[in-house]
Amino acid sequence: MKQKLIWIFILSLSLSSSFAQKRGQLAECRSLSLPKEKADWFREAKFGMFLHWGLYSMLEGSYKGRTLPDTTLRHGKSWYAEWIQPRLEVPMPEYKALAKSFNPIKYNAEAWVREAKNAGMRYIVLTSKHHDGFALWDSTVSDFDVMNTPYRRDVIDELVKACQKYDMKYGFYYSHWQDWTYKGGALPHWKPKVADKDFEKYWQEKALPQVEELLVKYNPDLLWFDTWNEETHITEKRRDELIALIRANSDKCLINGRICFTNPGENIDFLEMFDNAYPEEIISKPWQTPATMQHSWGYHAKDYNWKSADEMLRYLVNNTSKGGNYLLNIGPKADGSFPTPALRRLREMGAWLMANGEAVYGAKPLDIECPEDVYVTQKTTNGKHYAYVFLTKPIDLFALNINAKKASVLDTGQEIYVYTDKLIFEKGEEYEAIFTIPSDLFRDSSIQVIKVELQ
Ligand code: FHN
Repeated sequence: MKQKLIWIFILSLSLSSSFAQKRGQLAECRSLSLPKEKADWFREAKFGMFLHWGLYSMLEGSYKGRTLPDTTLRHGKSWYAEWIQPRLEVPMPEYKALAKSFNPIKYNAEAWVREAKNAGMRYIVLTSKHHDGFALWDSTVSDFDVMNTPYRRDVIDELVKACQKYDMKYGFYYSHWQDWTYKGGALPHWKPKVADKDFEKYWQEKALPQVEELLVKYNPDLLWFDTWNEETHITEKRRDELIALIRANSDKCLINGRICFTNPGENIDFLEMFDNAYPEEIISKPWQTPATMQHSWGYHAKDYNWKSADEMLRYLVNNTSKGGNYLLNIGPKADGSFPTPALRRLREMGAWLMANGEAVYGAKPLDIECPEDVYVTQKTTNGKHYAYVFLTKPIDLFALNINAKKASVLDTGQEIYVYTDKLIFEKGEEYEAIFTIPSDLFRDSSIQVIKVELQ
């Protein structure tokens, strides 16, 4: 018996080292970067759904009479409900035991995907494992997963199938740096820093094998890694090791810049802004803003800080006009349903995009100066060149440096009066188009799009 156990041990050692070897060899064969055109779909998609869902959703932002943010606790000052365990000092065994009652009977992957589709979203990113280390899929690497809950269904597998059915791109958030339940995984910044050798063990035993598992089992279109300026363990070597692993297993999976926030390097496929951060300049590399509807990412029943659909559409429009995407988060409830305020906003945004999506999807930035709260994109369709002007506040008259032939309201087709002037300067000539906007245009929607045919 003892001898048999020794053999099993030797076999598993040699298997894991042969996996590691295979990883190394495969990685050597492929370049660390993907051809740029692999990100074309992402550039054109503009709008995606982010989903933070896990055991923390069950606590809804409150624990034993305390609710986040709780300033009486040393580290309780945050709305982030997915951080409830360390911030409200939930004892870890108690937190982990939530898995014993995780049973999202209302989870319906197809309903989620349909909701995203109706909202005008073109890709979905779900937290496969957040900082608490709990995996939403059937993981052979760790028992702390959805198969060890009363639900016993592979949530990720169901979502992937639904996305494939509805032709929706999909990806996974994977917390590669912080892991609060596996020895060696990084901890919140106020806790003792883990020793690098312990981190390396976690990295080899859990992080890399789980990422490989996600790639092999579900073939994602993108992976979303999470670091911010406090991280220290993701060295260049580890960053590149993770990139190599992804490239070895997929020739399409895009990688976000937060794989290493302070040093993403040249081989990532798109930049990831900081949470709710909206650049004011055009950025040429593909990029996106991860954004919340409330303050929290995970479901928080008492976070009433909902942004209006109009405000969120303005962020979408801002990002589109700067060449970036908007990844908007929903925190589903523990039973798998979407909170009603989130549904209302998704549907309202979807209706706006139904009328105005032409100015968003596949549109490129137009590098001209705009008045405040006015944004522009451009596109060529059937050989004609158009500019799309987004007005996000009532305005009567404004000028843009474009040579406009004619203009109309995108949604209704109503003609808009535009007069183009040619200005001659020493350095050359410039065009200035002056638009007169009817005041009743903003009665229905505070964001209107003017489609302008250019000369
Ligand atoms: O700590 C996480 C947070 O919970 C959430 O996942 C966001 C999403 O961008 N990322 C980290 C904070 O930036």
